[in-house]
Amino acid sequence: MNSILKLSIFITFACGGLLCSSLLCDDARAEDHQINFFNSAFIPTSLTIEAGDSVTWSWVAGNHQLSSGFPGGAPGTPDQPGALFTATINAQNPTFTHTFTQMGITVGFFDEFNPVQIGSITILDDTLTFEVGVVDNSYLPQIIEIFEGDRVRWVHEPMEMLHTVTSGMPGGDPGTIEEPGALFDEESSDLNPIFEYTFDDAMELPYYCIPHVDFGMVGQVIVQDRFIRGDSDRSGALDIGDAIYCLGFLFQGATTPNCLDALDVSDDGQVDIADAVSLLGYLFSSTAAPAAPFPTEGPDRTADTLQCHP
Ligand SMILES: [Cu+2]
Repeated sequence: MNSILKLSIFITFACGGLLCSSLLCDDARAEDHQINFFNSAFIPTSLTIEAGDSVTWSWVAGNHQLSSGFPGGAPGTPDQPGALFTATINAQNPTFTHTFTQMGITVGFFDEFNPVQIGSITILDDTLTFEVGVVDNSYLPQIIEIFEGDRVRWVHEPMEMLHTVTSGMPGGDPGTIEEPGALFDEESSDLNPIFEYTFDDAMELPYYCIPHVDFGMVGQVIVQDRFIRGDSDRSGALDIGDAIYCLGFLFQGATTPNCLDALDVSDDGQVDIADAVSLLGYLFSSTAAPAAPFPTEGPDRTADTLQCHP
């Protein structure tokens, strides 16, 4: 019997047992936020939400024409009145709900019948800033793991002597990220106590302090790749090939994937048969979707030992 046939028999067996229960597949939960529409006030007037969340405006009094954007907002941008939504809100049409999908923007809204009544909704992006202390002739923590798009902020401890935050390593190959100062070379001192850098690409970057590298003052930033959970073979989409790839790794000794996180469909920190079964359940029986990041690429903020590299 060839191995694919064995796999498919195994898959049929495993799925027939309906091993994929909601226990195995947790799902990212979107929230619905409420704004009350009074005669001449919104309460609250501003909200901060996550992409995928929705907002419901609920009538309390008056007759209103809700519009996204700001009065006089620039055409062609989300600020343009009505660019994202308009809705009549009154006693006959008491609620309106909109789901926000675009990350990292602020969307205004106002009442066209009373344009001084303005509010705004900020949709967070999914990047984070991590802090590293420059303290006691060392970087703390010495190794930091982040995802593409995240920032690292080095903070100089007061009274600490002068240091540098210099990417690469002494004698690092020219033209590579290991070349001294290829990405950054900043003084860290009382006069220049904060340095921030955004990492847009996956990499493992060494860095060091020029005056103190010989005393071991070195650090490392590990920037992981963003991924879609369940996309084991990293083709950009979920299909049967992902389940076969996962089973091949588990049972046929295929080489360890670069992005084990993508195989961990349930986000429980380990890759096992339940992940392949969850994925098949989602693809063929419409059971729960993989945990975030899904269905678009993103970071995995769950603390576990799995990593994702290109
Ligand atoms: Cu130093």
